[in-house]
Amino acid sequence: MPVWLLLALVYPMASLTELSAMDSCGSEVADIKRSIRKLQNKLLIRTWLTEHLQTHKYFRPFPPAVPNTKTETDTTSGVNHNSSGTSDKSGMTVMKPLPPAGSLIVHDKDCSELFDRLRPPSGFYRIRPKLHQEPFLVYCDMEDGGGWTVFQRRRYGRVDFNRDWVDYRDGFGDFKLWNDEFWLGNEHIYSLLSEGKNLVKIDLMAWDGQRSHAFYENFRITDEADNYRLQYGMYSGKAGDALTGGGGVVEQWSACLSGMQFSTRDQDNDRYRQGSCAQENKAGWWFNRCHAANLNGKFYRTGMYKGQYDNGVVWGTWKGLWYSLRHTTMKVRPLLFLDAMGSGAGEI
Ligand SMILES: [Ca+2]
Repeated sequence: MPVWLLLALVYPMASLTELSAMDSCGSEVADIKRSIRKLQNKLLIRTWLTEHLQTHKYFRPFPPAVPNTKTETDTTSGVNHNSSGTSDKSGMTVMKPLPPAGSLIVHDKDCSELFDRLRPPSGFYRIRPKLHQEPFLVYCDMEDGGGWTVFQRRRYGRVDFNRDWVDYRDGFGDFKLWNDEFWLGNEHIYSLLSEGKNLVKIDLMAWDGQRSHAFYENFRITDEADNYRLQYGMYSGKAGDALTGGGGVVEQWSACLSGMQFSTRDQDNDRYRQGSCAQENKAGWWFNRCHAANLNGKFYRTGMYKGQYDNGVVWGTWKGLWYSLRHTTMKVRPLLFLDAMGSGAGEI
Protein backbone atom coordinates (compact mmCIF):
# COMPACT_ATOMS: atom_id res chain seq x y z
CA MET A 1 0.00 0.00 0.00
CA PRO A 2 1.38 3.47 -0.95
CA VAL A 3 2.33 5.68 1.96
CA TRP A 4 0.02 8.52 0.93
CA LEU A 5 -2.93 6.14 0.89
CA LEU A 6 -2.04 4.89 4.35
CA LEU A 7 -1.76 8.47 5.60
CA ALA A 8 -5.02 9.38 3.90
CA LEU A 9 -6.65 6.48 5.72
CA VAL A 10 -5.14 7.48 9.03
CA TYR A 11 -5.93 11.17 8.56
CA PRO A 12 -9.05 11.04 6.37
CA MET A 13 -9.88 14.70 6.96
CA ALA A 14 -6.42 16.12 6.18
CA SER A 15 -5.16 16.93 2.72
CA LEU A 16 -1.77 15.66 1.60
CA THR A 17 -0.25 19.16 1.60
CA GLU A 18 -1.33 19.67 5.18
CA LEU A 19 0.19 16.33 6.04
CA SER A 20 3.58 17.20 4.58
CA ALA A 21 3.55 20.55 6.43
CA MET A 22 2.58 18.76 9.67
CA ASP A 23 5.28 16.22 9.00
CA SER A 24 8.16 18.72 8.87
CA CYS A 25 6.72 20.94 11.59
CA GLY A 26 5.64 17.95 13.67
CA SER A 27 9.12 16.50 13.83
CA GLU A 28 10.45 19.85 15.10
CA VAL A 29 7.71 20.00 17.71
CA ALA A 30 8.46 16.43 18.72
CA ASP A 31 12.17 17.31 19.03
CA ILE A 32 11.37 20.30 21.22
CA LYS A 33 8.99 18.23 23.32
CA ARG A 34 11.68 15.61 23.79
CA SER A 35 14.18 18.29 24.91
CA ILE A 36 11.64 19.69 27.33
CA ARG A 37 11.00 16.24 28.75
CA LYS A 38 14.75 15.67 29.11
CA LEU A 39 15.18 19.00 30.91
CA GLN A 40 12.20 18.28 33.14
CA ASN A 41 13.67 14.91 34.03
CA LYS A 42 17.03 16.49 34.76
CA LEU A 43 15.36 19.06 36.95
CA LEU A 44 13.43 16.36 38.80
CA ILE A 45 16.58 14.35 39.39
CA ARG A 46 18.50 17.40 40.58
CA THR A 47 15.68 18.44 42.88
CA TRP A 48 15.51 14.97 44.34
CA LEU A 49 19.30 14.87 44.67
CA THR A 50 19.36 18.22 46.47
CA GLU A 51 16.65 17.13 48.87
CA HIS A 52 18.39 13.82 49.45
CA LEU A 53 21.73 15.50 50.14
CA GLN A 54 20.12 18.02 52.44
CA THR A 55 18.25 15.32 54.31
CA HIS A 56 21.39 13.29 54.79
CA LYS A 57 23.55 16.36 55.25
CA TYR A 58 26.14 15.37 52.68
CA PHE A 59 27.13 18.89 51.77
CA ARG A 60 30.85 19.27 52.01
CA PRO A 61 31.77 22.06 54.39
CA PHE A 62 34.64 24.47 53.77
CA PRO A 63 37.81 23.58 55.66
CA PRO A 64 38.16 25.78 58.76
CA ALA A 65 39.77 29.12 57.92
CA VAL A 66 41.71 29.21 61.18
CA PRO A 67 43.56 26.40 62.90
CA ASN A 68 41.03 24.24 64.60
CA THR A 69 40.70 25.09 68.29
CA LYS A 70 39.29 21.80 69.32
CA THR A 71 36.78 21.49 72.11
CA GLU A 72 34.89 18.51 73.37
CA THR A 73 31.83 19.46 71.38
CA ASP A 74 33.65 20.67 68.28
CA THR A 75 32.01 19.05 65.30
CA THR A 76 34.01 20.69 62.53
CA SER A 77 36.70 18.02 62.80
CA GLY A 78 36.27 14.46 61.64
CA VAL A 79 33.64 15.41 59.11
CA ASN A 80 32.17 12.48 57.28
CA HIS A 81 32.54 13.63 53.69
CA ASN A 82 30.56 12.00 51.00
CA SER A 83 33.36 9.95 49.49
CA SER A 84 31.59 9.55 46.16
CA GLY A 85 32.04 13.25 45.56
CA THR A 86 28.45 13.61 44.44
CA SER A 87 28.20 17.04 45.92
CA ASP A 88 31.08 18.36 43.81
CA LYS A 89 30.17 16.70 40.53
CA SER A 90 26.57 17.76 40.70
CA GLY A 91 27.59 21.34 41.31
CA MET A 92 25.96 21.56 44.72
CA THR A 93 26.30 24.72 46.74
CA VAL A 94 29.16 24.37 49.16
CA MET A 95 28.11 25.22 52.68
CA LYS A 96 29.97 26.96 55.46
CA PRO A 97 31.57 24.92 58.25
CA LEU A 98 29.11 23.34 60.60
CA PRO A 99 29.03 25.06 63.97
CA PRO A 100 30.09 23.28 67.15
CA ALA A 101 27.37 21.28 68.83
CA GLY A 102 27.32 23.74 71.70
CA SER A 103 26.02 26.53 69.49
CA LEU A 104 22.38 27.43 68.96
CA ILE A 105 22.11 25.77 65.57
CA VAL A 106 21.23 22.13 66.04
CA HIS A 107 21.14 19.74 63.11
CA ASP A 108 20.42 16.37 64.64
CA LYS A 109 17.34 14.86 66.22
CA ASP A 110 19.45 12.35 68.13
CA CYS A 111 22.98 10.97 68.47
CA SER A 112 22.47 8.48 65.64
CA GLU A 113 21.97 11.32 63.15
CA LEU A 114 25.02 13.09 64.52
CA PHE A 115 27.00 9.86 64.21
CA ASP A 116 25.90 9.41 60.59
CA ARG A 117 26.76 12.98 59.77
CA LEU A 118 30.09 13.56 61.49
CA ARG A 119 31.36 10.45 63.28
CA PRO A 120 32.39 12.58 66.27
CA PRO A 121 33.85 11.13 69.47
CA SER A 122 31.63 10.34 72.45
CA GLY A 123 30.66 13.44 74.40
CA PHE A 124 27.91 15.91 75.19
CA TYR A 125 26.07 17.35 72.20
CA ARG A 126 22.89 19.28 71.61
CA ILE A 127 20.05 17.46 69.88
CA ARG A 128 16.49 18.34 68.95
CA PRO A 129 14.17 15.32 68.55
CA LYS A 130 11.27 17.52 67.40
CA LEU A 131 11.47 20.67 65.30
CA HIS A 132 9.21 22.75 67.55
CA GLN A 133 11.27 21.80 70.60
CA GLU A 134 14.15 23.61 72.28
CA PRO A 135 17.41 21.73 71.73
CA PHE A 136 18.92 20.04 74.76
CA LEU A 137 22.23 18.57 75.80
CA VAL A 138 22.73 14.81 75.81
CA TYR A 139 25.61 12.41 76.16
CA CYS A 140 26.26 10.60 72.88
CA ASP A 141 27.93 7.22 73.17
CA MET A 142 29.76 6.93 69.86
CA GLU A 143 31.46 3.65 70.83
CA ASP A 144 29.71 0.29 70.98
CA GLY A 145 28.67 0.63 67.32
CA GLY A 146 28.00 4.36 67.78
CA GLY A 147 24.93 6.57 67.63
CA TRP A 148 23.57 5.96 71.15
CA THR A 149 21.69 8.72 72.96
CA VAL A 150 22.22 8.14 76.68
CA PHE A 151 19.31 8.96 78.98
CA GLN A 152 20.44 7.50 82.30
CA ARG A 153 23.85 7.02 83.83
CA ARG A 154 25.14 6.00 87.25
CA ARG A 155 28.85 6.04 88.02
CA TYR A 156 30.12 7.15 91.39
CA GLY A 157 27.07 7.96 93.46
CA ARG A 158 27.74 11.68 93.61
CA VAL A 159 24.35 12.64 92.21
CA ASP A 160 21.32 12.01 94.41
CA PHE A 161 18.62 10.10 92.51
CA ASN A 162 16.03 10.29 95.29
CA ARG A 163 14.12 13.28 93.91
CA ASP A 164 10.73 14.77 93.27
CA TRP A 165 8.51 14.54 90.21
CA VAL A 166 9.61 17.87 88.75
CA ASP A 167 13.28 16.89 88.83
CA TYR A 168 12.59 13.57 87.13
CA ARG A 169 10.39 15.33 84.60
CA ASP A 170 12.94 18.00 83.69
CA GLY A 171 16.13 16.04 84.24
CA PHE A 172 18.97 16.36 86.74
CA GLY A 173 22.62 15.55 87.28
CA ASP A 174 25.80 16.73 85.60
CA PHE A 175 26.19 17.15 81.85
CA LYS A 176 29.85 18.01 81.42
CA LEU A 177 32.33 15.20 81.90
CA TRP A 178 32.49 11.78 80.32
CA ASN A 179 31.70 10.02 83.59
CA ASP A 180 28.99 12.36 84.87
CA GLU A 181 25.77 10.95 86.27
CA PHE A 182 22.33 12.11 85.17
CA TRP A 183 18.72 11.45 84.35
CA LEU A 184 17.90 13.12 81.04
CA GLY A 185 14.36 13.95 82.16
CA ASN A 186 11.06 12.26 81.34
CA GLU A 187 9.97 15.04 78.98
CA HIS A 188 13.18 14.69 76.97
CA ILE A 189 13.03 10.91 77.10
CA TYR A 190 9.42 11.03 75.93
CA SER A 191 10.27 13.14 72.89
CA LEU A 192 13.37 11.08 72.17
CA LEU A 193 11.49 7.76 72.16
CA SER A 194 8.25 8.84 70.57
CA GLU A 195 9.11 8.38 66.89
CA GLY A 196 10.04 5.29 64.93
CA LYS A 197 11.21 1.89 66.08
CA ASN A 198 14.06 1.99 68.55
CA LEU A 199 16.41 -0.22 70.49
CA VAL A 200 17.29 0.53 74.10
CA LYS A 201 20.46 -0.95 75.50
CA ILE A 202 21.08 -1.16 79.21
CA ASP A 203 24.74 -1.53 80.15
CA LEU A 204 25.53 -2.81 83.61
CA MET A 205 28.75 -3.22 85.56
CA ALA A 206 29.30 -4.93 88.90
CA TRP A 207 31.90 -3.86 91.48
CA ASP A 208 34.39 -6.49 90.30
CA GLY A 209 34.32 -5.05 86.78
CA GLN A 210 32.08 -7.76 85.39
CA ARG A 211 29.71 -6.46 82.74
CA SER A 212 26.38 -7.42 81.31
CA HIS A 213 23.64 -5.89 79.22
CA ALA A 214 19.99 -6.05 78.20
CA PHE A 215 18.27 -4.94 74.98
CA TYR A 216 14.65 -3.87 74.64
CA GLU A 217 13.00 -3.16 71.32
CA ASN A 218 10.60 -0.24 70.93
CA PHE A 219 11.02 1.29 74.36
CA ARG A 220 8.40 3.99 74.89
CA ILE A 221 6.97 6.20 77.55
CA THR A 222 3.70 8.12 77.33
CA ASP A 223 3.39 11.83 78.12
CA GLU A 224 3.04 13.52 81.49
CA ALA A 225 -0.77 13.41 81.35
CA ASP A 226 -0.44 9.61 81.58
CA ASN A 227 2.45 9.82 84.06
CA TYR A 228 5.07 8.64 81.57
CA ARG A 229 3.77 5.08 81.44
CA LEU A 230 6.36 2.54 80.29
CA GLN A 231 5.94 0.26 77.26
CA TYR A 232 8.53 -1.92 75.61
CA GLY A 233 8.85 -4.79 73.16
CA MET A 234 11.09 -7.81 72.89
CA TYR A 235 13.93 -8.42 75.32
CA SER A 236 17.29 -9.92 74.40
CA GLY A 237 20.69 -9.92 76.09
CA LYS A 238 22.72 -11.51 78.86
CA ALA A 239 21.51 -9.81 82.04
CA GLY A 240 17.96 -11.21 82.00
CA ASP A 241 14.63 -9.51 81.53
CA ALA A 242 14.45 -7.80 84.91
CA LEU A 243 12.06 -5.11 83.66
CA THR A 244 9.46 -7.83 83.22
CA GLY A 245 10.25 -9.19 86.68
CA GLY A 246 12.18 -12.33 85.88
CA GLY A 247 10.87 -15.84 85.55
CA GLY A 248 7.69 -16.64 87.43
CA VAL A 249 4.14 -15.39 87.16
CA VAL A 250 4.18 -14.32 90.81
CA GLU A 251 7.28 -12.21 90.29
CA GLN A 252 5.81 -10.67 87.18
CA TRP A 253 2.57 -9.85 88.99
CA SER A 254 4.49 -7.70 91.42
CA ALA A 255 7.56 -6.68 89.45
CA CYS A 256 6.67 -6.43 85.76
CA LEU A 257 7.20 -2.78 84.83
CA SER A 258 5.56 -2.92 81.41
CA GLY A 259 2.48 -0.70 81.48
CA MET A 260 3.47 0.95 84.78
CA GLN A 261 3.32 4.69 85.33
CA PHE A 262 6.27 6.65 86.66
CA SER A 263 6.38 7.30 90.40
CA THR A 264 8.54 9.57 92.52
CA ARG A 265 8.69 10.09 96.29
CA ASP A 266 6.10 12.87 95.94
CA GLN A 267 3.88 11.15 93.34
CA ASP A 268 2.76 7.61 94.02
CA ASN A 269 1.45 6.02 90.81
CA ASP A 270 2.46 2.44 91.64
CA ARG A 271 0.25 -0.61 92.32
CA TYR A 272 1.45 -1.07 95.87
CA ARG A 273 -1.57 0.01 97.91
CA GLN A 274 0.04 -0.15 101.33
CA GLY A 275 2.77 2.34 100.60
CA SER A 276 4.98 4.16 98.14
CA CYS A 277 7.55 2.14 96.19
CA ALA A 278 9.39 5.33 95.26
CA GLN A 279 9.78 6.31 98.91
CA GLU A 280 10.90 2.83 99.96
CA ASN A 281 13.27 2.43 97.04
CA LYS A 282 14.67 5.97 97.07
CA ALA A 283 14.09 6.47 93.36
CA GLY A 284 11.88 7.71 90.59
CA TRP A 285 10.96 4.70 88.42
CA TRP A 286 8.12 2.76 86.82
CA PHE A 287 7.27 0.82 89.96
CA ASN A 288 4.69 -1.94 90.16
CA ARG A 289 4.53 -3.64 93.62
CA CYS A 290 7.52 -2.80 93.47
CA HIS A 291 10.29 -4.05 91.10
CA ALA A 292 12.99 -6.49 90.01
CA ALA A 293 14.97 -3.70 88.36
CA ASN A 294 15.58 -0.23 89.72
CA LEU A 295 18.52 1.51 88.10
CA ASN A 296 17.72 4.80 89.84
CA GLY A 297 17.96 3.23 93.30
CA LYS A 298 20.18 4.13 96.21
CA PHE A 299 23.89 3.99 95.41
CA TYR A 300 25.72 1.56 97.71
CA ARG A 301 29.50 1.55 97.55
CA THR A 302 29.68 -2.18 97.90
CA GLY A 303 27.94 -4.78 95.79
CA MET A 304 25.98 -6.73 98.40
CA TYR A 305 23.88 -4.66 100.77
CA LYS A 306 21.35 -5.21 103.55
CA GLY A 307 18.36 -3.22 104.67
CA GLN A 308 14.63 -3.11 105.13
CA TYR A 309 14.02 -2.62 101.41
CA ASP A 310 15.75 -3.84 98.25
CA ASN A 311 16.43 -0.24 97.28
CA GLY A 312 19.89 -0.47 95.67
CA VAL A 313 20.83 0.04 92.03
CA VAL A 314 19.29 -3.28 91.13
CA TRP A 315 19.03 -5.56 88.11
CA GLY A 316 17.51 -8.57 89.84
CA THR A 317 17.87 -11.16 87.07
CA TRP A 318 21.62 -10.64 86.94
CA LYS A 319 22.87 -10.06 90.49
CA GLY A 320 19.74 -10.40 92.59
CA LEU A 321 17.78 -7.80 94.52
CA TRP A 322 20.43 -7.39 97.23
CA TYR A 323 23.31 -6.41 94.99
CA SER A 324 23.75 -2.75 94.06
CA LEU A 325 25.50 -2.14 90.75
CA ARG A 326 28.48 0.12 90.22
CA HIS A 327 27.80 1.49 86.73
CA THR A 328 24.61 1.64 84.73
CA THR A 329 23.75 3.22 81.38
CA MET A 330 20.43 3.40 79.56
CA LYS A 331 20.76 4.43 75.93
CA VAL A 332 18.74 4.38 72.74
CA ARG A 333 19.15 4.46 69.00
CA PRO A 334 16.98 3.58 65.99
CA LEU A 335 16.28 -0.13 65.65
CA LEU A 336 17.45 -0.14 62.05
CA PHE A 337 20.80 1.51 62.54
CA LEU A 338 23.71 0.74 60.28
CA ASP A 339 26.03 -0.60 62.92
CA ALA A 340 29.31 -1.36 61.21
CA MET A 341 31.09 -2.47 64.35
CA GLY A 342 28.38 -4.61 65.91
CA SER A 343 26.96 -4.12 69.34
CA GLY A 344 28.61 -6.44 71.77
CA ALA A 345 29.00 -6.73 75.48
CA GLY A 346 28.51 -3.06 76.10
CA GLU A 347 30.55 0.04 76.75
CA ILE A 348 30.98 1.43 80.19
CA1 LIG B 1 1.44 3.03 96.31
